[in-house]
Amino acid sequence: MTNSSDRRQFIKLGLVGTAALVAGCSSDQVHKTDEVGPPKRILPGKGPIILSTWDHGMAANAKAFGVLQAGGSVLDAVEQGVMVTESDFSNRSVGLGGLPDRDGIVTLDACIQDHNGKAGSVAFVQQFEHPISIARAVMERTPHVMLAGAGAERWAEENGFARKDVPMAEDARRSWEEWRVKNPQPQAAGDSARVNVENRRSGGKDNHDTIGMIAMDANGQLAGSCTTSGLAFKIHGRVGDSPIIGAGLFVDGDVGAACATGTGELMIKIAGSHTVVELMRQGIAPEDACREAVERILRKNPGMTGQQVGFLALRADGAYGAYSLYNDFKYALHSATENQLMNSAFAKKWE
Ligand code: SD4
Repeated sequence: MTNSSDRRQFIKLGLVGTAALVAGCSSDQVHKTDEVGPPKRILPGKGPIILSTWDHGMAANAKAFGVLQAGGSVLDAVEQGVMVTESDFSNRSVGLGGLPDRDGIVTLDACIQDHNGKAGSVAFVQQFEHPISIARAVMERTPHVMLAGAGAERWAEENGFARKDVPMAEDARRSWEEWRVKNPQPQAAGDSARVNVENRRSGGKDNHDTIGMIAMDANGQLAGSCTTSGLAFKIHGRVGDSPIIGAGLFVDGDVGAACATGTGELMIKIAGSHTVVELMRQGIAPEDACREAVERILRKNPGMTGQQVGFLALRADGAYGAYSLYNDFKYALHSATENQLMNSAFAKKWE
C-alpha cells in the first residue's frame, strides 16, 4: 500500500469511526442477529484471518491456516483451502461430486484473485478435480483472466492437469431424475427458488452451497478463491457468479475482499462482491457493506422469494462481516487462534 493510499484509508476509517461515535456505537458494532453465535469483533491488527462460506469452510479454513503456518503465501492458502472441498466427492455443491445440470452433466466454475488484483478463472469445465488450480494457472501462465468450456479443458490438459471421471453418486442421480420427471419441459432449469423451497419442506438443504474463501496473512496480504458446481439442474452451459471476478469474488488489497454464495444470477446483476468492496472503500463497515448489497438485490427484485444470497467481507485492517438474505447462512472464521462456525446476520427467516 502506498503512503498516500495509507493516508486515504486512515482518513476514511477515521471518518466512519467519528460518525459512529456521534451515533453512539462503534463503527463495527454488528447488525443484530437473533441466532446464537460467537460474538463478532474486529480481530486485533492484521491476519492471519480466513473466512469461508458454509460448514464445509471449517475443513477448508483448517487447511488454509496450515498452509500459512507452514510459510505458504496467502494465495497458496486460499487455493489449497478450497481444494479440500473440491476433493470431497460427497459434497453435492462443489467439485465433481456436485449435483449435475439438467442434462445430467457436472460442470464447474472457479476463480481466484490476489492482493494486487491479478485474477484467473475457469467456467463451465467438466472432469477436472481442481478447477481452482486451473484458474490459478490461467492467472499465472496466460495473459487472460478467464477460460471457459472445451477451450479451458483443452488448455488445462495441455498444462498438466489430468482429467478425472467421477461417477454420479446414487443420491445425486436420484435427485436429478426426480427433478427431471417434475420438470420435463426443455426450458426448465435449476430454479433455485422452487427447488430450495421444496427441499426445505422435506427437511433437506439448499441446492447451492458454493465455497468462497477470503483471507489475510500475518503481513496483511489478501487473497480470495471461489469454486462451485453451480446451481443444481441449471441449463447446460449456464455460468454462475462464482467464476466472475466482481460477482462471486473480489479482492483489492488496498481496501479488502468479499465473496458471495447463493443464486448467482442475482449476484452477477449487481456485481455483488465488487459492490461490497466498493462500499468498504467508501468507509462502510464490512457487515453493513454486505447488508447493503443484499438489500440492493432485494430492491431490484421485488416479490422475489425463496432465493438465498450471502456475502462475506474482510477489510484490509482485519475487520470482517457477513450478511445473508435468509437466516441459515453460516461461515467459518479462522483467526490466529481458533476456527469457528459463525451465524451470519440476515434479513429474513425461512418460513
Ligand atoms: C451459482 N453462486 O452457481 C453459485 C451457487 C452457490 O451457494 O452459491 N451457491 O449460482
